Amino acid sequence: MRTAAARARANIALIKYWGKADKSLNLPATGSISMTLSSLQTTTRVTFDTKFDRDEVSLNSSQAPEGVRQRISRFLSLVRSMAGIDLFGQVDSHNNFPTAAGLASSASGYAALAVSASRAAGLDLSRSDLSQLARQGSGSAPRSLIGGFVELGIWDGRGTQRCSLDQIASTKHWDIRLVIAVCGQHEKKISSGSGMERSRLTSDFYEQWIKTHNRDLDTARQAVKEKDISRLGPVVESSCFKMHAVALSSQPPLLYWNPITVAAMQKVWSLRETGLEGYVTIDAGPQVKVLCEAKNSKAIAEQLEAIPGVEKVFNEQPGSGVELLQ
Ligand code: 2P0
Repeated sequence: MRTAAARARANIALIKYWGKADKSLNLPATGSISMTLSSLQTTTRVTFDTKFDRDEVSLNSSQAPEGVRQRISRFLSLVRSMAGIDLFGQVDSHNNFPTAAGLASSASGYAALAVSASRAAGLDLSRSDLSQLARQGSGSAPRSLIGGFVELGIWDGRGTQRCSLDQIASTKHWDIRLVIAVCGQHEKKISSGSGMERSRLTSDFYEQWIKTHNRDLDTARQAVKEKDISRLGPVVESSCFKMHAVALSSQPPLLYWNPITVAAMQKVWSLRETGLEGYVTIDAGPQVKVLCEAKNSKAIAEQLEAIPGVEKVFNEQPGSGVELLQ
């Protein structure tokens, strides 16, 4: 029997990834910049053993749906072929936050799975190899391997099909917060992967999204380095709403918001007019994340908690990268 466990935190993209350059290798069409969170996390143990006659997956102590089991089994097959083993595995994974509802559970999930499965299979992978492996599970997962502020690049078109992964700034660099309002906990009907493929194939705005992306990355990277919230915030909102414009203009349209999402974003904008500076970002789900300085985060969190329908509010600071557990 071989076993290993790892813990990874979720990350939220400040500059979004939406669209694939290659579906089979899950290569992103755009770079992205994220902040790794401090407390929303996935802990995963993988065990390979001769006693299993197929891959088994448990999520939050319940047997995973068959579709999820098959996706994870394909991922374990990648690890098996890298390690040259043929044992089936058991995956036992726990999230301390809602799964598949726009809170980046697949990012922390596949980061923790890449580390635990590769270690359990006897591999000791470099960060670059782990990144390529995690990306094949989920496009946003490599970013959860690293703490603080992280940039995932696109394949440069040369050599092996790899994407760069860099820490722009460490966990301690900037005491900034993402205040997360949970506006609905239903699992999404269409996965991010299928949604972004639909956008690539059908949205008239997709080309413009790709074309303007590098400019947003440059602005955000610089603003993080200079700790300039008034420069970072507008580009974060712009990237978010461009992504949602692409999603909405897909055929059929993709709308990830609900009325509580809209109420929360309007609240953030009205607070900003009164001097409480916060900026909205939303992923492929109804949750509203507000980028703000630490000193404003409590007041913003209180205002969001008071919105009818907001179920919970998390106040997240920059967190650390993946950890291998004993
Ligand atoms: C991101 N999202 O950059 C973007 C913004 C959601 C909106 O990456 O198909 O689950 O597995 O690569 O990583 C969520 O999509 O998609 C995502 P796949 P993933 O965080």
